[in-house]
Amino acid sequence: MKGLATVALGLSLIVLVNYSCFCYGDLQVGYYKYRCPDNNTDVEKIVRQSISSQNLLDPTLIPALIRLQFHDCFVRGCDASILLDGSTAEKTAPPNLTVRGYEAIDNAKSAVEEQCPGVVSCADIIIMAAREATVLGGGQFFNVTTGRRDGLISLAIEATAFLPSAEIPVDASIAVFAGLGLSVTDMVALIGAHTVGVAHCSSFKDRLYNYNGTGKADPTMDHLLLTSLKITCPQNSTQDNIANLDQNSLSFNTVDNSYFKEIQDNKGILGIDQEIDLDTRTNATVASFASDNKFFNAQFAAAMVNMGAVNVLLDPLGEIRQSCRSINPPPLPPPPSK
Ligand code: HEM
Ligand SMILES: *[C@@H]1O[C@H](CO)[C@@H](O)[C@H](O)[C@H]1NC(C)=O
Ligand SMILES: *[C@@H]1O[C@H](CO)[C@@H](O)[C@H](O)[C@H]1NC(C)=O
Ligand SMILES: *[C@@H]1O[C@H](CO)[C@@H](O)[C@H](O)[C@H]1NC(C)=O
Ligand SMILES: *[C@@H]1O[C@H](CO)[C@@H](O)[C@H](O)[C@H]1NC(C)=O
Ligand SMILES: *[C@@H]1O[C@H](CO)[C@@H](O)[C@H](O)[C@H]1NC(C)=O
Ligand SMILES: CC(=O)N[C@H]1CO[C@H](CO)[C@@H](O)[C@@H]1O
Repeated sequence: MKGLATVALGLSLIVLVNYSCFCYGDLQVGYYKYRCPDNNTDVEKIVRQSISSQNLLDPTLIPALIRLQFHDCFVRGCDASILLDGSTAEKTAPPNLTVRGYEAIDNAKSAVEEQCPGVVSCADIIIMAAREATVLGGGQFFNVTTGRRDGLISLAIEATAFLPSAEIPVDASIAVFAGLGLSVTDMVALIGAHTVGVAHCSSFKDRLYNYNGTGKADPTMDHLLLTSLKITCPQNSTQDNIANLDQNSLSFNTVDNSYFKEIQDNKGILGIDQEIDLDTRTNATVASFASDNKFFNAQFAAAMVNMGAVNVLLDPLGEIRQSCRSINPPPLPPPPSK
């Protein structure tokens, strides 16, 4: 969107404006530098310390926070709409029921507010927290861009509509990512986030008992894995157990390329996991990540930055929320003049 626009102001004044960023400013690395009351406050460091100390108590924050960025950015852009509470808010939608990490973001926001009140958006805290989670998980450090502002709207129906389900075919998934400006390489790298975390039986049970309406298991699933998942997820059990998305038990909480090796061994858990290794549009990328951990980590970092730029709100749009769970109250009316 780089270019020149002619904008008419008032009656006859014509000005040329560079609208590479819709003239609202742009995301930048280190946006919060020098924006806090104390010039030396390092906002990213406050978030780092908050997340790393919380992660000591609950290391499953690593997958939770990485997924939070995905679910935020794919619905209304990276605007912290996922954090808003409310009976019809995004977080109540089926794809969000297992999203976690809200308290961790609240705590990071509180730590930031103590030293830099009213300046740092919840949308940026999600992005910074996902980067810390990646690094804590052994992934590559990367610079995040900041300067996002928080949205005012959060709708469950939008989360249901825009978040891909576990059974999405590869071509449809490519289209969803492309619609947000993300390449096939970005998509494969980002789905590589499934190198950490878990899925509930309800997300992949059809692959065990009724694949694509056949009444049988998915024939592409490794047989030993199928046997063990059937034990984890009995057909008629009402209990929704969990399985690691990365079946390598040594690295299920590590941001590395082992997920790609597992899916090459037919040990993908979700439909989409296995499909990206079977589809000719994505299998070469899977192979390149499976054979080179450094390459995967570099592409993952780049893709997280790209995803973090999806449909962001820039000053003066949106607001800086006081609490990440609710939009700011309207300003008080001016005091009555006597
Ligand atoms: C086509 C794209 C994707 C689909 C269909 C998909 C689907 C899912 C599903 C169904 C689960 C399991 C939820 C549950 O049963 O508890 C899951 C978990 C997860 N997803 Fe994805 N996902 C996709 C892309 C992504 C992306 C882009 C990221 C982040 C960059 C991501 C990160 C995660 C993580 C970390 C978990 C584990 C969460 C936890 O342990 O709490 N996913 N995903
Ligand atoms: C903050 O630091 C910048 C860069 O060093 C400097 O230009 C600016 O004057 C400083 N502001 C204050 C209020 O100290
Ligand atoms: C991050 O940005 C800083 C400052 O702009 C730069 O010195 C550093 O090399 C960058 N690191 C990476 C991993 O890109
Ligand atoms: C699923 O079944 C439909 C028809 O019932 C078929 O057209 C489609 O190719 C099947 N998909 C897969 C992945 O096997
Ligand atoms: C589960 O329920 C289905 C349908 O009611 C039945 O056909 C199947 O035998 C049951 N499976 C087990 C393991 O009980
Ligand atoms: C991708 O899949 C196609 C069709 O199965 C196969 O011919 C090709 O060798 C695969 N590519 C890689 C890199 O595995
Ligand atoms: C974490 C979270 O807010 N989960 C909510 C998801 O939606 C269900 C159903 O509305 C709520 O009960 C959960 O609290």
